[in-house]
Amino acid sequence: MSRHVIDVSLYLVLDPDLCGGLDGMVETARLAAQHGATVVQLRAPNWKKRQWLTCAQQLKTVLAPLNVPLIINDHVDVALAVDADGVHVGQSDLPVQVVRALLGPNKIVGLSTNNLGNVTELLSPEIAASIDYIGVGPVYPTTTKKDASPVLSHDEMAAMFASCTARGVPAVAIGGIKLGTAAPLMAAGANGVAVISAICGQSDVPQACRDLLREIKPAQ
Ligand code: 3NM
Repeated sequence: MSRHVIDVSLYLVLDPDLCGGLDGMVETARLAAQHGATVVQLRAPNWKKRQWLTCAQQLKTVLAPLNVPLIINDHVDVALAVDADGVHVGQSDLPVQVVRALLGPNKIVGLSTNNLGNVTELLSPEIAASIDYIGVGPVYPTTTKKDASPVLSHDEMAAMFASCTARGVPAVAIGGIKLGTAAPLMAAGANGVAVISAICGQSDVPQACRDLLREIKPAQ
């Protein structure tokens, strides 16, 4: 399988609490997608499956015309039900080979990792062949994910980005990324940044996206 080309440069992860519930999530996604977010992930760890489905359907309706991929965190069944663009899994979710087999070759599969040993193992040929990008974090302290792993050192993070690049797997940095901290991550070798609180719950979502993009893609 050849890897899908996915632009991870500004990857928005939605949070129900920070967005003010389902309607707020859909509106945040719409504004962000209209103002430069390149991927949107639905993530709602405490939600019931029915809420996931309703929200995913609405997000798909909003994002598809804007050509911004919708990624579903963890729930392959929800992704299949709404024909989402892909699924993102962590280390304790379904293995990526299983996710790939369930989704088929035409969808995006993303994987989280939080240490260098992991990256080396994850980038074994079988696993690398099943994924389209890797999330690397947390790169800074975050209060949004309560069970986040210890923050990576700059050297460890840079080594992880380099391993991903060597395998041709795009790497997206996540965790505590704010205005002012995106540029150094791009300089360290990330292909993009994933954020929750730097966009969700911001009073001016379009401006937050524009400001982040100026750091991520300074030449544009
Ligand atoms: N995953 P914020 S950190 C969902 O390290 C998530 O894998 C992380 O939120 C990881 O941008 C994180 O508000 C939370 O810090 C990111």
